[in-house]
Amino acid sequence: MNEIDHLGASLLAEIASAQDEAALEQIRIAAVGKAGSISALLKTLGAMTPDERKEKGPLINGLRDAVAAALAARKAALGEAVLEARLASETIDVSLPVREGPEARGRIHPISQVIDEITAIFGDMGFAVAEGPDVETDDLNFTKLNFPVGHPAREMHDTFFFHPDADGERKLLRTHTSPVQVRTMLAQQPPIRVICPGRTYRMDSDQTHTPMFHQVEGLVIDKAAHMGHLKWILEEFCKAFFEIDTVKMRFRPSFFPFTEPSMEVDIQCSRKGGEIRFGEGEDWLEILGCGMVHPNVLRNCGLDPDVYQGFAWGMGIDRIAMLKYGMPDLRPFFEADVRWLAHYGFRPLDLPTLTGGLSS
Ligand code: 2U9
Repeated sequence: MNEIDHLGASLLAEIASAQDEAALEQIRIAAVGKAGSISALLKTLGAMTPDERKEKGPLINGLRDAVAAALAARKAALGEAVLEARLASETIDVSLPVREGPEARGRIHPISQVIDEITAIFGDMGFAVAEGPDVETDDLNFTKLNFPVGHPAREMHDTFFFHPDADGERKLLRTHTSPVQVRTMLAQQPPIRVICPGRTYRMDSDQTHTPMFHQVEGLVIDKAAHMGHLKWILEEFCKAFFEIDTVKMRFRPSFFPFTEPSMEVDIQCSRKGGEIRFGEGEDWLEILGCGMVHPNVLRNCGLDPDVYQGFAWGMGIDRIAMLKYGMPDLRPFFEADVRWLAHYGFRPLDLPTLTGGLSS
């Protein structure tokens, strides 16, 4: 056997018995590295006569190519063997429950959950959700809503006013979400069916009031929207929200500048053993206010009250969240205490839907 064949046989044997990629790399360096055995042979070509080079050249180059091919094939085979071994040793039991990581401790705040529940219920009835800014103008928060200038109702709202700006305009923190409905009426033609959930602000703070709280208001404007529709919508909402089959509701006359007639609404409940239950019992609990939109408000928003009419309602989200989920105190809603949130919060994937269950 000549020198080239001998070197080839020994390199191929080494490659075949290499047990890992590191061993293969060693062989490669020893063969075709700077000081490798094949590299040394290639260097001898320069000093050969043309006839010698004609004979040895193809042999040495053939050796280099054969060794490169053997290295690649062995590398692929070793990789495959490693994968096979891993697949054989590792198994996954897909029936095991998911192991929860620290991210699973995150909770959805009850207010967010209740807003999602309300949105699911009214969304199912064909309502869109409208939003607006927390900082509002006096005009949109009061004047367009038929609060006469200087009228005590403006003070009744305990408004947070900003200092007047360069033009003398005094902005405020909205005292209700009603300016969002005003913006909606100014921006689009009836029929209108919107709900407006969001933050509202009044200078009031005690066990049942916080300076920032949440409201959801609804508005329907059409040519023939009437109180029968309003009653049906509110009854369907209460049944779905409190997850009860029947509910009795009581509409009492009231006053708001933006509706005429105006009503406060109570729902039937029982208060046995300090626990409040809806859809049963002989007691009543006030949960919202409503009415037919005042003709002045329609006019102020660019609608002809001889053509269009509609109704609106408003309720406190924090209050109905407390009632539904049995929370005794309003203040922890805004204290950001993770222990409270761990107890009363909702898991991120417990999305409220009418078909999947609102609070299950
Ligand atoms: C427009 C026209 C009419 C919204 C309404 C109420 C009655 C109401 C209170 C309930 C408890 C506020 O959360 S609360 O403090 N709201 O009683 N809100 S009717 O009426 C509107 C709104 C916008 C353009």
